This record gives sequence, C-alpha cells and structure tokens, in this order.
Amino acid sequence: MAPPERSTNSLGMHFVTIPAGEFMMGSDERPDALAQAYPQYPRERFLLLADEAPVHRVRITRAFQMGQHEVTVGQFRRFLLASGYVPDAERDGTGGYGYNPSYDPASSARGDAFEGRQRRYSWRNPGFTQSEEHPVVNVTWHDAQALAAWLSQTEGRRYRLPTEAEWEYACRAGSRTRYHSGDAPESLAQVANVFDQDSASLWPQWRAFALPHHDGFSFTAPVGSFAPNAWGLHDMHGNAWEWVSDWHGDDYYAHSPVEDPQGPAEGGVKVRRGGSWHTWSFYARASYRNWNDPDTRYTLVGMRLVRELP
Ligand SMILES: [Ca+2]
Ligand SMILES: [Ca+2]
Repeated sequence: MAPPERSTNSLGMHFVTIPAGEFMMGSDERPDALAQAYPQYPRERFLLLADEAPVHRVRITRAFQMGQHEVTVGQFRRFLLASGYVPDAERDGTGGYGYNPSYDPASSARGDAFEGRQRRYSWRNPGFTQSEEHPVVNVTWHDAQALAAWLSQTEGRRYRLPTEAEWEYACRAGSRTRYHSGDAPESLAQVANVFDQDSASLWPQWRAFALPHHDGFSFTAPVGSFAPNAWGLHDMHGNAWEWVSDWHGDDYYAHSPVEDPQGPAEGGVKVRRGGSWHTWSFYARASYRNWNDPDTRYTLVGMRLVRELP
C-alpha cells in the first residue's frame, strides 16, 4: 500500500486525509461472546455496554484531515508559548493527576490509580518522564478547544476535535473488528501501547488484565512508536485517551442521524475514545465509549485534532 499523503502544520503536526464514506458504528456483541474473548473479566462488566448499541449506519459526507498522532508535549508547549494560553490545571490552581510510586490507591477515598488533583501535576508533569514526542496528557476538553481555536486563527484553516463518529470511522479504517488490528486482544501488540506486562509490573494487583506481552512502555510512548492503521493513523488504540467533540448520551445511538452525527445537543460529560497506556485491552476497543466532565485533567487523557479541508 502506498504511504498516506500527509501534510504538516505550523506546530509540526502531521495530518492525513480521511475519505468520505460509510461505516457501521458501535457494537452489539453479546456478553457470552465477550466473556469468551476476555475470560478474566467479571461478567457484570459485559452488561454495562448499552451505550455502544445499537450498531447503526453512519455516513461521513465530507473528507477531512486527521492528526496522524496524538498532540505531543512539544506541540502543546509551542502552542502555549506562541499564544499565551494558560491551561486549566495551571489557571485554576488545582493542578492535575500524577503517578507517584509511593501512592497507595487502597488508602485513597476514590481508590484511584493516581494521586491528585495536586498543583505539582499538570501537562508539564504527570509524575512520569515524558519527552517532547510523548502525547500531552492532563489537558482538559477546554484546553483542546483553545488549541484548535488558536490554530484556526493563526493558520486560517478550521481545526477542531473530531466528532465521535469521525473518530470511530477513522479508527476502524474500514475494519469491523474489535480493534483495527483484529478481534483478538493480543493483536494490539503491534499497534498499541496499552496495559501490558510492563505496566503490570507497577500495578501487580491488575496483572490478570494485562496483555501477555511486553510492549516496552510502562507509561506513555513517543507518538508513532507502533504500527499505524490502514489509513495511516497511529495510536488510535492506547497511549492517550482522546477527547472528541460530542457530549455523551447513553441512548444516542438509537436515534443518531445517519449523516455526520454530532452527538446530543447538550449534556454533562464529553466523550473520550481509544484507551490509554494504562487501559485494559477490553476498554481500548474501537467501539468503547468513556467520558468525563470537560474540566477533567488526567494522566491518561490527551487529544488529537481534525483539520477541515478547504
Ligand atoms: Ca504499555
Ligand atoms: Ca490514543
């Protein structure tokens, strides 16, 4: 296959053109089938996926460009320097989340895997080492909006987050399997940084949910470290969760328009997609939907942008 045609913007982000087209969005896999594929998971987890159904036809009516990679620390830094924008975690003084090896989830009120919020954590410091080429995390949905708005203004091209439908369409890249690499969780080994044996060494209590291989990364990986999907996009599964533009609606798929769905008109939480370096393979499926308040900043959540064609 010919390599995808790509172009680069003023912050060094690479974009590839995603064709217009149709796909089947969502999943209606039965709990029995999931239990067979993910035997170590408690069965009740397979009963909490109603928002992935029904599978429905979606038509993306216009080609668009999508970031080949998640937005990196270096790109985000250059944006802040050029624009003067102050990210939410610094502006509101409450900070973000971070990895602290001496932190014990069991002793915290939330039972969370990470400590926070704390002022010492932000996009600059998630508690683990990141180079300029790693995906930026600890950024809010509003931070993503600010980056897209600034790029739109300075470049005269419209940037934005992908819609949830655009994201899943681009992730699948023509596939109908759980991952663009196939149905088997182990197929992620070539294409994704997820919760593997390297991460499990730091969270041994969850080792049963780790993929059996070593992917080389206990935390985030430099973007593009793994093979791309058929449309040239890297890290659609894993590395950092990616904010999309849509509000989350539990029953949205039952009445979603076919053409270019934009999500519910209003809501309380914004969708994020694809899973992260810390995410169990089950939750990195192409159809899996997770969400947060748009003010959330977290060690696992970053972004990828869309640039509209002129
Ligand atoms: Ca990993
Ligand atoms: Ca990702």
